[in-house]
Amino acid sequence: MCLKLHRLSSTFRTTSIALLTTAALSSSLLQADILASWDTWTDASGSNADETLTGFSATMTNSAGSNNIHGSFGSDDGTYGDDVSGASTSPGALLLSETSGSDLLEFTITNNSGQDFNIGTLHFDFAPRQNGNEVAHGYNTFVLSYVSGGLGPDSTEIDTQTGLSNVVLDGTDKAISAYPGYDYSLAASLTDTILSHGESAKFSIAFSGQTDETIGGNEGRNTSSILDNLAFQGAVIPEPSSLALLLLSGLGFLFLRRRS
Ligand SMILES: [Ca+2]
Ligand SMILES: [Ca+2]
Ligand SMILES: [Ca+2]
Repeated sequence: MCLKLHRLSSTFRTTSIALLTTAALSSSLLQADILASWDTWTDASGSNADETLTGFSATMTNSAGSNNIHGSFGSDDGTYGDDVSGASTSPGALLLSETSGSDLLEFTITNNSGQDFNIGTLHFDFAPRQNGNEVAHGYNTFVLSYVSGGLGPDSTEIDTQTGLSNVVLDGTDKAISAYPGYDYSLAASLTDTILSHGESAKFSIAFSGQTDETIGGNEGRNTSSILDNLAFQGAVIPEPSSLALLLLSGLGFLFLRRRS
């Protein structure tokens, strides 16, 4: 009876240790970092990300050419999309063109870290803008796509949103506000989410559905939309050698515990 109990508790201990080892392994695999982010828009042209993980670089281009960084507007909810904390709550955002009927933003992220990364998620805050009770509104449609590069397949549509609600900005009212968040798991759309060392990946957001002001001498004004708190998140893929070491140390620990 006593022996049986001892065996049972030993089995329990072994199972617990095995589970703990697996948990430690999983969390080391799933540890996600922000790889690149735009939240303060410190670069006046907005082309370079505000922050990148060591070894990463990221740039943005836009087709309309009349976007501007606005120092008084911005999302103040402190999150990239809805899910990732750590975004700046200070003013500063990208105002999307007031005069173009459409705009294409392209974001390119490059990995020169010496290690391979899983690009797990993409996050941003976005709102079409309406000025007071004027009828014009900013882009209420966007299509998010993976364009080309080290992930795949190329030209994959990730999401389309239409009929987005306007955020009314009358003067400075709601210039700083908790704009709606968008969060995407890339594995839901892409079969290759591994950005190997030396690879780049380009994503695009195509905006449309803007209407221009047609009354009161404000034609083409006050319809600029707001983009803020954009971030790519991902996790390093452990080297096969460090993975093996981790497994071996776990097994060695088990062996010692069984002998004791
Ligand atoms: Ca901001
Ligand atoms: Ca947010
Ligand atoms: Ca790849």
